[in-house]
Amino acid sequence: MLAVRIGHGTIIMLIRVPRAWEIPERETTAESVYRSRRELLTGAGFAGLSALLGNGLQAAGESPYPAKRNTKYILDRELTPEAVATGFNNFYEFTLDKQRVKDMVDGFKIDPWTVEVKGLVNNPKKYDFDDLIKRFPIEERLYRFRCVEAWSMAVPWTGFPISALIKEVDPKPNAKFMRLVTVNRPEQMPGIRSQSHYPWPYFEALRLDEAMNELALFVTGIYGKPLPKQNGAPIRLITPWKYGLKSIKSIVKIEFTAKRPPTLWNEVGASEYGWYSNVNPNRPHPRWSQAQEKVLPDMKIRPTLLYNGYEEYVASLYTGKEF
Ligand SMILES: Nc1nc2c(c(=O)[nH]1)N[C@H]1C(S)=C(S)[C@@H](COP(=O)(O)O)O[C@H]1N2
Ligand SMILES: [Mo]
Repeated sequence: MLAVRIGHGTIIMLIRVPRAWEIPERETTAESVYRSRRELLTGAGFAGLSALLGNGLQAAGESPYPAKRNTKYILDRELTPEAVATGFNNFYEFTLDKQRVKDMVDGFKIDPWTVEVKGLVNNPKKYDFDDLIKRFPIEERLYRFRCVEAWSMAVPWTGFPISALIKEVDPKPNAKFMRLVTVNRPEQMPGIRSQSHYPWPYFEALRLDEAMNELALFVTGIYGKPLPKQNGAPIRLITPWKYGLKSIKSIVKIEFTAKRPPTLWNEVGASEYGWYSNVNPNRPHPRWSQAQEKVLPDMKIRPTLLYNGYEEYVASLYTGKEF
């Protein structure tokens, strides 16, 4: 057990860090066998074979996981242990207790799942999730992940660039923003009723040029497996240069708009949570500094990086005044 204190000051949490021997042997074995089989085939030097293989596996109903890692995106720190990233979650539709979310998601139904894309687009769509995951090739990327509460992780996400979906739905010239909405199921998500003061369902938004940035992903998996429900199954957003609150989970609706849509945290506390919520060590939260972060699992302190270290990718989107 490890006692930690995070940004809210009054909150003390206990994280149980599993030892290596607690990870069931059969899980790791099955995965490494699967991975080496793919590596064997993809490393055989047949150009295009891996792409064909990927589609073939999916068409045959086999798992597209683990997806090939895109090695362009490298980390400056260790990956967070899987048990920590899947056992310490912010998902207020279930509970505010980060360590209990995973125990409350059993009744949450993610199959079937439809993502509706509408608004200012030439090709509005209703994607069945099973079709969606076959349609857009998924890859693995290692990204830093920084919560506004001043803790951080480093996570292997699996997903596809948002730009791929945007190209398919073909926004009209007057589309300038993308609004995203989480599923609203009070009967399956007990926090919706117990936290009734929040304006559910959870809603977020990006500027269209932010959504088109190469870093912006729709994520369907982590640690080489489909996304667990507590992490936002079956599909969520990841924008690694922004605070985690932007990375809306369990998305069912995407709408393209001309006017800037509101976002949940900015709506409930504009002075604390900016619409942009870009990671910025120089802009303190009114109740705590953002200059440093506590890196899970051991809460070691590191300086916070501007745009979470993704400045070279995203700085050109901003003037530096956005909050
Ligand atoms: N629908 C929904 N999405 C959400 C949240 C939430 O409460 N509900 N919390 C956000 C916050 S504050 C963070 S830090 C991340 C946490 O993602 P993780 O649990 O996968 O680490 O999800 C974000 N997406
Ligand atoms: Mo967060």
